[in-house]
Amino acid sequence: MKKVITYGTFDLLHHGHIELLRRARALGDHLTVALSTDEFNRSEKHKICAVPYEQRKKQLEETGLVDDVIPESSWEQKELDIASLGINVFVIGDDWSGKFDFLRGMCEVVYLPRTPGISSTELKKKLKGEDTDK
Ligand code: C2G
Repeated sequence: MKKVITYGTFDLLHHGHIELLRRARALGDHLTVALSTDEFNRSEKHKICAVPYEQRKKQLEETGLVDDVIPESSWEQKELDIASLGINVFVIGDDWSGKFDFLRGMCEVVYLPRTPGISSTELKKKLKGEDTDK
């Protein structure tokens, strides 16, 4: 079984996320998402999630694309996750291009083109009624 993993916040789940998950899932037979916890988002990504972890986890599971969801609580957990879960492919959007090449010794590393024109940040601005072209 070819195991794939990806990491992210997946706040306000949108089609850009779904496209990433769909392509990631197609790279193997099993997809794990390491989902950033609310605390990790706050302290390390300086993002306040609109949707709490448990709901984000449930939404991912309901897509039918994700086989397992684990918490992402530190930047340093990737090697341990890949080793302990027997991961064959690490995949993430190309906004991270090159940032995780150090994992190439453990598994395949794939950067997928981001879906243009949508982001959680833009959605939050729209929800607040702010101009999104700033
Ligand atoms: N994404 C995408 N297209 C978009 C928006 C997001 O392909 N329009 C992808 C991102 O590249 C990422 C995934 O969807 O692979 C999740 O996006 P975020 O929740 O923004 O993830 P991020 O904050 O980049 O967290 O340790 C790695 C981090 O946890 C990644």
